[in-house]
Amino acid sequence: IVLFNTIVLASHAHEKVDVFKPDTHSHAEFGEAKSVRYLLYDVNPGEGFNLRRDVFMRVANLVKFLNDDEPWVLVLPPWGRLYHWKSQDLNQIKVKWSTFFDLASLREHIPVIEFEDYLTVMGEEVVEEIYYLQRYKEGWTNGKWEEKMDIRDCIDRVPYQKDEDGKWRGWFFGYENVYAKKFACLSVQSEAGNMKSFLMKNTTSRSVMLERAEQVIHGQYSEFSSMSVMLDRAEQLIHGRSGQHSTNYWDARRSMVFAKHLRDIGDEFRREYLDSTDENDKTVLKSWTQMKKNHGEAKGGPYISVHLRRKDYLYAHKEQVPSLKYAAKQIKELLKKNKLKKVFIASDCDENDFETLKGFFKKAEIYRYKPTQEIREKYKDGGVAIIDQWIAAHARHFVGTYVSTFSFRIQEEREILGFDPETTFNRLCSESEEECEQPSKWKIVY
Ligand code: GFB
Repeated sequence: IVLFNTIVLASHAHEKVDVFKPDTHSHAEFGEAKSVRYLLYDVNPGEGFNLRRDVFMRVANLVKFLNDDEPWVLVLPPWGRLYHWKSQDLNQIKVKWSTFFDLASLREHIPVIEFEDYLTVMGEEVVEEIYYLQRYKEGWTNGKWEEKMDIRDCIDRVPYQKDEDGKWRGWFFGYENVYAKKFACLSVQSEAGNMKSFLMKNTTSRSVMLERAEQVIHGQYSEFSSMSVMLDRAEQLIHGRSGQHSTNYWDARRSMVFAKHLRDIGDEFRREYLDSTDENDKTVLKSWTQMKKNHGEAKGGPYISVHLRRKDYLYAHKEQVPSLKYAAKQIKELLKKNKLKKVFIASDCDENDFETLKGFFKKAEIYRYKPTQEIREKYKDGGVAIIDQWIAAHARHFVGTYVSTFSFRIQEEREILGFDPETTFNRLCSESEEECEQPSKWKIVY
């Protein structure tokens, strides 16, 4: 609750309008005494960490738009059961957002709380309503896309069932006693703006959860307004269309500052092995609301960083993922071109592959971040991946992997830090590619 009291409601990113101090017994006050409402969401279980970050940005902006009219708080879905988090020895469910992100920074954009704090505020382990977002069974009418949203029978088997007491049970991030009072499938073919009016007009519950949040806000066919273009990012990235994101997109993105304990570990590694400090590299961080760098202001540490995605990419994108030998060849060329000796590798590859890669280099120094057991236990696979991203983001030159959202998030971090886009929007090519199209330059807008 102490933590909760510090939340500032903002109807615009930089404009603080009110502070609310709810307790577990009464609804909070906002302006003309409107009760605070809570938006929860979850994402298709198969999605990885960095795509989930993209969904967060879309939902966060929906909450921002809602706050123009009503006080809504976004409940952060605990992390867990991620397909890529392979370490069996770690307990990787119910992981709080504060393990990975700086909540104070998120709150400079919209009001957020952790799920556990939400349960405390509700005084009961309950979600009032769940809407399971789905497509329309019949698809488009007459082959035409139109805005619509209707409660319908569920198309797929849903992971929620009603128990004998009429409570809806299912996966609530690993919190076994949580239940929902109401559940419905909602067919949606809509952009986020209409989700707002649905939430304001069609429901009065104190808390509403959007399951499969990526569905509605994905905006797969809704390129007709500037807002939907903003919300459409993942799809645009996957199809490699060029474009520009709105200020709203970047505000949400900039507010996703990594937790200080993870940044500190990355910074120590940079100092110790890569001769890289913020002062020398011109990457000193300020509060995101104060930070506005020009392209080329950041110099970066004296190393090349590489995001070398392996595992499922070796078959999911086998045409575009290079062999280790061919990756080494490209890295050597970059070292020569940039007159550098050191390389930082961020990768989901195993130790054998890393040693094989190292074997292709005679003179260069090849580094990888290896966490201690204590750090693994504290910050999990997700924290280690963030440390890798942080170190990779600070290099003089970065090269990533084809359509990996892990690489995209590093590129955005570099945009925030003020790097020249030429040093950022690059990817490794495979030996079988005749034309190796480089990533679109998604430049920052303030
Ligand atoms: O983040 P992510 O959605 O990126 O999923 P993609 C990849 C996950 O693999 C990361 C681990 O979240 C990490 O857990 N991983 C990948 C890494 N690269 C590294 C690295 O350099 N260092 C460390 N420590 N960990 C998409 C998935 O992955 O790929 C989709 O989101 C699907 O679900 C698709 O599997 C094929 O965009 O690369």
